[in-house]
Amino acid sequence: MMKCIYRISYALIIVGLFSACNNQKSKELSGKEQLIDVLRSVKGKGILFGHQDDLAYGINWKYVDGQSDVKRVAGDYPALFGWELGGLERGDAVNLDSVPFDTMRRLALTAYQKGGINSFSWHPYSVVNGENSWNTDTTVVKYIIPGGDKHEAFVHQLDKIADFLNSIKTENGEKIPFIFRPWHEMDGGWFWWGSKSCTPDEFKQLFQFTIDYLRNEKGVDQMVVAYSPDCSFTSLNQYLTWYPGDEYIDVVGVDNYYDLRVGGDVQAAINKLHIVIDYANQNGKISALTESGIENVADSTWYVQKLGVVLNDDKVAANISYAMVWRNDPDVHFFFPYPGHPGAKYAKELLNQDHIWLLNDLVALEKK
Ligand code: BMA
Repeated sequence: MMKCIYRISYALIIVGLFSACNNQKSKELSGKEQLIDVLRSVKGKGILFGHQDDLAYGINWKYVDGQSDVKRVAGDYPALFGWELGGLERGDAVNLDSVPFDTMRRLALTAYQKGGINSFSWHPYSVVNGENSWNTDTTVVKYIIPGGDKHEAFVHQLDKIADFLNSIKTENGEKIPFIFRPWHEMDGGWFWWGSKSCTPDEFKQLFQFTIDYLRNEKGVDQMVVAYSPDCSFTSLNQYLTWYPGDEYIDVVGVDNYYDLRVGGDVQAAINKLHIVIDYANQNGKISALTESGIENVADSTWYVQKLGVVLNDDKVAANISYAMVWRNDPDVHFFFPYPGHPGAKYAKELLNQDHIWLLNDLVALEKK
């Protein structure tokens, strides 16, 4: 009997210790904090390479499990997987690029379970006129921020976004951490939340409300938030024109296609990243090239002579955590070459460089 009591109490102590350790671990680092930690720890070691919609479709294939144009060309999956939420806010089952949200949920979970990082962009339809993100005919932002006539309708849109993001869970019910990159390229005039359609103050209210609501009212606490203007700035002041505040932002980035276009100024792209990097380093943020590419890889040497030059700049290489290129939609446009495309060997050359990290490189770091 005594022996038995000893055994039971010993077992309880072990279980107790175990759960104390686990609790302590989860108290120490939440999923969000772990993701921030990973993004910080790659800095100076490798730049994570990302690709939008990588696991969903590519050139000559759609929804083939395990397929990836990056893998076909460079031998491994990207380390970062971009996804797009546009359409979710109005209850659509597929996004504006026809990707079913059920499939996206499954593939984002797959990416996470393989050790990759997911990032979500959002090109929403407006609740003011029902038009897509590129329609700037009507003022929207002013009406959807707190106090605006359409604010309630906008909150319903956010509810749908939250429900989906919170539904991406492991079998244990763990919500997977991700990067959320809303209201991007606001310094351009092409979106209804852009510089021609709202004031910086309205924009900041929109951004702040979006994050506060998702996080505090809807429990989206697994979210790392990215600020990613386009590349119209040449000074820190300009870069920060639309910045919602350090308490809202984890990743400071830039979307830059323009400076890396044919005939573009690569040094200008580097200079802008330096501004972003300096801000990140002085304020404890992560820096990234949040979007880039050349449509249809029209310059086959682009991955070496444009993106490669940027990512091999000493300061860029030593600081940014990731660089992501846009999607490969055979019907619209593609930004990563496919086997047989003249750009494939250049993309492979860049992605095979030691400091450009694909999924296996990231997994190796996470195991350390
Ligand atoms: C744009 C284009 C569009 C697409 C949108 C959202 O840059 O690729 O075709 O609908 O992104 O993914």
